[in-house]
Amino acid sequence: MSLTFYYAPMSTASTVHWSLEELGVPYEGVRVDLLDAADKKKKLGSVNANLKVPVLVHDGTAIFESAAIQIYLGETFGVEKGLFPAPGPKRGEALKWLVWANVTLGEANGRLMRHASERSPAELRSAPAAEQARNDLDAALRVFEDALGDKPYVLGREFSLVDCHLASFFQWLGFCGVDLKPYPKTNAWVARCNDRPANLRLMQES
Ligand SMILES: N[C@@H](CCC(=O)N[C@@H](CS)C(=O)NCC(=O)O)C(=O)O
Repeated sequence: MSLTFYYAPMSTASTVHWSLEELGVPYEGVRVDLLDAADKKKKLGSVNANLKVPVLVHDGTAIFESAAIQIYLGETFGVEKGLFPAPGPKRGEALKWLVWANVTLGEANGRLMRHASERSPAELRSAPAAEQARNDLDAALRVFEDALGDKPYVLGREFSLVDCHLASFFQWLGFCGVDLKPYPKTNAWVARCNDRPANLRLMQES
């Protein structure tokens, strides 16, 4: 069995990196310098034509898109390790939140950054578009806060790869300056997840 993981620190790959560490499966990491076009082409050219991380190559098959990789890891290794639900309604709930992180939460924050961040090119910045994105992000954060309720983890009592994925997205939101104080349950859940040894190990390495 061979697993090769293409990643860059502080990127979408961090979500998958966290899951790999939680699972404790052996893998080879290939670090990619996203600011170096030649390095991206050399390392990613044959495994992801989009030239983006993360990519996971399992026994010669390349998988890209972080949500797809998380689902794959969950199904392939996570069920037996108690980190992903077996097929059934709970599995459906896991898929729902994994996809939501990318296409709803992440999309709104990405749009907000594009239209409001000082790191975004001036010609892409727009106050009305930023306001719309901020409203969409707030709506998503409210949905998550209400869904979390009094559960310690997204799927209930047990920590799962879904928590790795979402908490990693929330780390990105924090890095972007999104204030989670209005969402105390989310805030406490992020802190609980961030305290996991696997995450602390990765934080030290990057
Ligand atoms: N939707 C993709 C996003 C992947 C992505 O945008 N990765 C960024 C890092 S956060 C990247 O590799 N960018 C390289 C580049 O644009 O040059 C996923 O969730 O995996």
